Amino acid sequence: AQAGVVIVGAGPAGLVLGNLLLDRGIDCVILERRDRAAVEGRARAGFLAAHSVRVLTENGLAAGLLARGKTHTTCLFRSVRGQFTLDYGKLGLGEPHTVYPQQELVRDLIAEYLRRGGEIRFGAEAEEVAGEAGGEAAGEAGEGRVRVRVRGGADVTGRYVAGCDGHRGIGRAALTAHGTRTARRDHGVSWLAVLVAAPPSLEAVGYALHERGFAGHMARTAAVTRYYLQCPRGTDPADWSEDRIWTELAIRLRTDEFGPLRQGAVLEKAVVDLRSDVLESPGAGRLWLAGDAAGLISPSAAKGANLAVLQAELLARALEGALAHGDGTGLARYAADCLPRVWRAHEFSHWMSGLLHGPAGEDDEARYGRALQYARLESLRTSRTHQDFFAENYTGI
Ligand code: RFL
Repeated sequence: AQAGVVIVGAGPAGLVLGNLLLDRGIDCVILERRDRAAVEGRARAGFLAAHSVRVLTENGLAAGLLARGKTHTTCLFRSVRGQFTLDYGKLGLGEPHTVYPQQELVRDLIAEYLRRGGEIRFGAEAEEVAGEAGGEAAGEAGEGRVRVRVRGGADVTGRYVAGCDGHRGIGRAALTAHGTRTARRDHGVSWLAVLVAAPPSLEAVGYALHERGFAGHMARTAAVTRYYLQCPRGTDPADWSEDRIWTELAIRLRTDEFGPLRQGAVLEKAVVDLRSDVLESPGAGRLWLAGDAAGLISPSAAKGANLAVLQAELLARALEGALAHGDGTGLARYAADCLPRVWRAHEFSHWMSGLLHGPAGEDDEARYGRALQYARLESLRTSRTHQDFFAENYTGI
């Protein structure tokens, strides 16, 4: 089989890219190692930035999120000093978030991709990108082809390969094997990410700073809520019973002071280590990356899925230039187009991480670190300038 673009991975990045390519008359095939039910059932992100909603709307991919997504314009901070709400929809650029579970977006994107006549192979694990990956000048649109080996199946060849296969995928591995470097940071913090069958307990997103560690509340749907509990690195989710989760959430979210949480069965619990990295160049030759494959961003500011949409949009345009018009300048500029925006998101995400997580312990440095954390929170509570900065970066991409 031959395609214009072989897309590896059917997450938000690969599916947005596939839909945009089909819309531009470029044939593609998506290889996805999991089965369809697994991909459509994977609950992860929920917060879509205005930019993502714009891209999805302009490309006919937003019917579900416009019908069922919820607009959020406020978030709330709690700490030992009380609580306050930031009406970020009225600050900064005045942009809201749209809350729409990632798995529902993925479901919509798969349905639309198939409706557009696209081919997607579930259960097809790409093993290796062979041939010219990384070997040619960026963007060169010659007749060369690149081959993807599929475990237990026939090879698939195309003019380009888009690695949209997440941060442990083969796309990234192929580029780094050719010498592409990565900048990375381990934030040294982990979260127990819990999904519960209960309505949200707060109007908005809630961030709780606590000496026992951060706790977060994120609305998902009327019946499902996500909570986060900062936990030590290496924590086994099995150590967290439902009772322990609700007790700890109640302490950190200060329910004695601010009212109880709506409880429900725990649907999922997983530990996420907060790590970030960025490939210094998200592609070369015939292999180009988008989404987590090109860079992993810690979930502290909910940017990951939004960067995936941004990069898929930029890459679709660049690949269209190369394949439909023989013009490789878009591919040559892909890194320069996305990296500054990616780094802005990382900078803010890092800033958020510093706001949400204070150092543990009672030594001089830990107390200094926690005092800075509260000074940052106090500045956010009282300074309109700081609030505008926050809102612009919180909702922006
Ligand atoms: P994905 O979604 O990981 O999809 C990659 C796909 O590639 C497949 N794959 C392969 N297929 C074939 N052959 C191979 N060799 C393959 N290797 C992998 C995988 O099966 C998978 O289907 O990457 P993509 O498309 O780049 O999308 C990235 C986002 O999923 C991710 O950034 C977000 O979920 C991050 N994130 C959040 N982002 C937000 O913007 N807002 C949020 O509120 C938010 N909350 C979150 C999050 C991530 C979380 N976790 C689980 C880390 C909350 C959590 C808990």
